[in-house]
Amino acid sequence: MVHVSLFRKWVFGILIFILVLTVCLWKETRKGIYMSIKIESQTDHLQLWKWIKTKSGMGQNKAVNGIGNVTLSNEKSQVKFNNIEPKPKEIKVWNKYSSSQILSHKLQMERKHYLNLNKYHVKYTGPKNTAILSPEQMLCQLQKKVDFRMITASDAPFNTPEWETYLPKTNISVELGKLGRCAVVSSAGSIKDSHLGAEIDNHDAVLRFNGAPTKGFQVDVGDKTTIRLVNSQLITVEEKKFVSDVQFNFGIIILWDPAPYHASIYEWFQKPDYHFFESYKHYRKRHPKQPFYILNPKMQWQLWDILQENSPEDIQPNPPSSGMLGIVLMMHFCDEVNVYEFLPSKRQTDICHYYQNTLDEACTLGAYHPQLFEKNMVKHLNQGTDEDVYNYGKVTLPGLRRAQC
Ligand code: NCC
Repeated sequence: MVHVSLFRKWVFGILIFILVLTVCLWKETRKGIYMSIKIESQTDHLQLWKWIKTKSGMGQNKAVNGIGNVTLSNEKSQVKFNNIEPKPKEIKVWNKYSSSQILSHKLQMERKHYLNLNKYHVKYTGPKNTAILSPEQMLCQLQKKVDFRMITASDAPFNTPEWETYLPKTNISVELGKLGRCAVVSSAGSIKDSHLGAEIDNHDAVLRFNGAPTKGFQVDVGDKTTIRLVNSQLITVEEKKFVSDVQFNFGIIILWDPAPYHASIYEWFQKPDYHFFESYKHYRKRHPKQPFYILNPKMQWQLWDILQENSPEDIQPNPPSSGMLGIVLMMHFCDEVNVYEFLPSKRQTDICHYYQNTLDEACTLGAYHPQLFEKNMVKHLNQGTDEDVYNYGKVTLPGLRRAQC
């Protein structure tokens, strides 16, 4: 009896062991299938990051030298010398299919709040693509549908003798001249410790935003400022700083203000988001020689329509960020645009600005501005490599005049 019972226990134990082994092996094979399906499947939009396999592990070893050339570290030469193939490395870069579902609960609620508020009375009736356009088609949309003009004294109600004395007389394209390679520098905290300053300054023109300083941060963000794009909040709410801080006295300033959806210049003049007109005149009196333009308010909504058309879900009905406006402006003025840290690099952080210590994920992912969708579009248009996005937060975009439509 005792022997039979022991034998049964032994057989039972073996059966359990085989069962556990089979389950484990089955799970392992499932894992492999899941990974490969996950990359191509509809779950793509649920991830902010996309894991990319680099051809070699070298992307990591790049360094920017003093004049902005990319060099490779000794580690690479050693690898080549030993004739050992560098291992492919997985890097994470912005996923161009990111959807609002990946946002934190707080940011999702903020997006819903702005959708319900619809402050600018957006009535979008155009298409919403589930399959987005090719980059070439998107460039043609930007080239054809966006009006890049600045306000002039011939635009009513700015057509008064008084406004004529304030508005610049030279067309901005003439002021800038023909530009080849341009840089756009995001104010993101992740540009800190990037050592990109020399590379940025090596461009024909550099665009910066709002109060982003260069002094004390030259190593990371460079020194050159050709254009500063500022929002109307900065020149009204922070007027004291705007008028007194010498950093604003260099280069060309372009000011923009959120307007009602597709409002005429006249309608917007009656109802600006910030009553910036007096601050503008005040600054112009003090610095009459500095070119200071006001962006035509139509541009923001023409660009917003393109963002909405190329996003499968409703984007915040608020104007695009200064970042997105600046990128598209430079695509209009230049042959090629390198954008830094608009798409977060490996240094990605919730620190809002490189010049402050405030933590806020909304600065990168957007709450008021539809930044998530802006970043999707910029990633879609990127002609540079994923390694450049990962290492330098660098995106390379073609000038719009090069688009063949
Ligand atoms: O913060 P802000 O932008 O001045 O940044 C300029 C542009 O850099 C990009 N950026 C910034 C931070 C970050 N972590 N990631 C990024 O990609 C964005 O594209 C951003 O547009 C603005 O767009 O004008 C904004 O302005 C500020 C603020 O008004 C100005 O700095 C003036 O003080 C807004 N902040 C607040 O209203 C509190 C910000 O929402 C948008």
